[in-house]
Amino acid sequence: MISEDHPRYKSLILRERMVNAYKAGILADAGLIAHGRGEAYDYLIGEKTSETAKKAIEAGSAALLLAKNPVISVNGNAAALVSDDIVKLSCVSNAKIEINLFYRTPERVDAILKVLKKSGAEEVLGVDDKNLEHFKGINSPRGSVSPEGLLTADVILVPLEDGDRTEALVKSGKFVIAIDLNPLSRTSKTASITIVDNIVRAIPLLIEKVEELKNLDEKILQKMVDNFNNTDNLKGSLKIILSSIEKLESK
Ligand code: PTJ
Repeated sequence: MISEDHPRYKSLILRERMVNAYKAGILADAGLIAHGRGEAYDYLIGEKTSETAKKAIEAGSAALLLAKNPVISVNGNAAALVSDDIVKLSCVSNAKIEINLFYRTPERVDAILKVLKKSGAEEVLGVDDKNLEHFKGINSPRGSVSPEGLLTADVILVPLEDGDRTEALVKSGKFVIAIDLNPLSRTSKTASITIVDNIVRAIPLLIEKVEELKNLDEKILQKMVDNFNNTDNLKGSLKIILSSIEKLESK
């Protein structure tokens, strides 16, 4: 039982959720390690959504609204932390939901499917191995994708990722929006738009932004996407990390 007045309450609650998700077979064991790495970066960015991340969220929302076939890719960590919000975001942005796992087993696919269904998802792609095709250039189980989802998607949201897939997706001409707390990861550097923020804060903000922008003219949305520079935005996140170190030094 974690006391609400504990200074690290929010972080400890998320940890508890991850441990429970691991025990329930939703999360890969490596997912716990990935979460720990995320925690460290979150600490460095101040555990809040920066103005820099907000710019990426706006551009990402515009890209989702412009998409013809947007897909939200879901792994164990995303299902454990934000399944309700993923379903809400898929509703407001008309994006399909596809399970895509690095450590893919039928048991984990089933466990994640149950979580998404409980959150209200009507259709979930990437479930039945018989219906999946191979995505050229991805040699891990992440290469098994559904023909109506990741294979033909034009815009893909990847909350939490490993670098190989982002590289292959971008190389094939897809527009990738990544959410990754590490601004130096291969995913962050390769994605079309990287939101350097925790998925538990970024996805609710994406939902809000998509709703706010949904009636705008396509030309205005396109300008928001075109004006976004991912490298500059990543440098902005790194500056936040550096300034948190400088503040400590000047005390
Ligand atoms: O569920 P599976 O089988 O697909 O496996 C998923 C994992 C996470 C194990 C797999 O994708 C993996 O190994 O990922 P990496 O290479 O460890 O990358 C995870 C990245 O996500 C790291 O850069 C972390 O900093 C970042 N991260 C971790 N937690 C969060 C996060 N970013 C945003 N929000 C988080 N909560």
